Amino acid sequence: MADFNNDGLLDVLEANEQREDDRVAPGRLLYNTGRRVFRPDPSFGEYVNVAMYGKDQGGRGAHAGSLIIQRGPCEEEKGPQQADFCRGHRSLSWVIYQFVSRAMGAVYDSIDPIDGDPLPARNIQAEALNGDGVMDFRVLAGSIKIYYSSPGRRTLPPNGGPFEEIPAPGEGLELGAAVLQDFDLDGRADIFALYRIDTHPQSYTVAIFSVPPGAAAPSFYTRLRRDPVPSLAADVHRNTKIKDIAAVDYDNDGFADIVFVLLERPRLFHLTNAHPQSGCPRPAFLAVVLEGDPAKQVNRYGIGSSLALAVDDGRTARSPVRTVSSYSHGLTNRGGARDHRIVFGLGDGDAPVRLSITWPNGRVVQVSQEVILGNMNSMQAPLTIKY
Ligand SMILES: [Ca+2]
Ligand SMILES: [Ca+2]
Ligand SMILES: [Ca+2]
Repeated sequence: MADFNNDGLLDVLEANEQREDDRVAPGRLLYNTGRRVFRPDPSFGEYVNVAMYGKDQGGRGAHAGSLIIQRGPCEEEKGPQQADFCRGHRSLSWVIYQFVSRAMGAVYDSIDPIDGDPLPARNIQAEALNGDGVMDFRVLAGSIKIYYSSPGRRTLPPNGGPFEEIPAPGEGLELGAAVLQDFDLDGRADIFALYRIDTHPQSYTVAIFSVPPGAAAPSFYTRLRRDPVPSLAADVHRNTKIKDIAAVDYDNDGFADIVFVLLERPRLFHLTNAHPQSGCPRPAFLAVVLEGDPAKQVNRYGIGSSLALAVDDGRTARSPVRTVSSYSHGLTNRGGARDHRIVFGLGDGDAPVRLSITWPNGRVVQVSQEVILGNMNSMQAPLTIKY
C-alpha cells in the first residue's frame, strides 16, 4: 500500500499470482477515490512475485516514487490468453513503474529475467548502507545479496554492478530467511539470517552479520555470531520451509524482535532482543513516526518519505538515511511486517544534531536538536512529526 498517484490517499497494489486456468487475472493497482471506492488503473496488470515502493535511483535523501516489481511465474502452457499475456510479462522479469503526468507507466522493463539471476527473489529490502545516502538493496534469492548503489545509475533490478554476496556460516546450511535492521542500535544495519541444518531438518541456526566499524568499501559484512535455535527443534515440522521473516519491536525496548512464518503450519516465533553483543548495553536511539495530511496531498503515514539524521560523535559527523517504504506491510512476497516507527540507532557515542525529513511531495523540513533531545529513547512515545 502506498500513495502511487500522489494525491494524499493511500492506494492498493493487488499482488495476484497466475491462475491455474486460462483466465488472465493479473494484480491491479487500485486508486483510492476517498469515497470508499477504489478505481483500477486500466494500464496496469502484473503477476507479482515481490514488490517494493522505493527509490530505484536518485540522489542522497531522495524520496520514494518507484514501484519496483519482480514479476511472478507466468506459464504460457495454461492457454492461449495466458500465453498472450505472458509474452509481455515474462516469469521473473523486473519492471519499474512511476506515476508521471497523470498515469502510471513502466519506466523500466527488463523484458526477460536478468541474466545470471534466474531465481525468484524471496524478499527485498532497501536501506542506505554504504554511507552515500543513496538507497542500497538487499535481495534474498538463493543467498543474501547486497546491491550497493552508484549515484546516477539504476541499482535495481540487479543487472550487474558491484554487489556483495553473504555466504552461509558453515557447510550444509540452507538459507531460510533474512532481514536487515540495526539490531544492536549502533547506527549500522545488521543482517539476521536463519538457516536450516541439512542433516537435521528440524534444527535451525541463526547468524548475525555486521559491518565492522571503519569498514570503507565492500565487502562490508562479516559474521558476528552463530547460534543454534534450540527452542524450535521440538516444535518445527520435519522438512518445513521458512516462508517469511519480520523484525518489529514488539516489547518496545528499542531492539527489534524477530518473527518468522513456516510453510506448512504458519507459526510465529518470537526471539526477543536477538541482537549481537555490541559491548554497549544501553545504546541510545531515536524513534520517529511521520503523520501526513491527506488534505494536503500527503498520505497519512508519510510512505515515500526520506529521513536523514545528522549525528556527531565528537570526531566525525555522519548522516544516516532511512525511508518510509510501508506502514506495516508491503516489503516482501509473503507478509513481511515492518515496524512503522523509524529507528535510528545511536550507540553510546553519537549525538543527534538535526533531522531532515523529505516528504513524498518533495517538501523538506528540519527538526532541531532541542526537539530531538526531548524525544529520545522511547518506542512508546516516539518523536512524531506532523506534515
Ligand atoms: Ca492515491
Ligand atoms: Ca548494527
Ligand atoms: Ca524488542
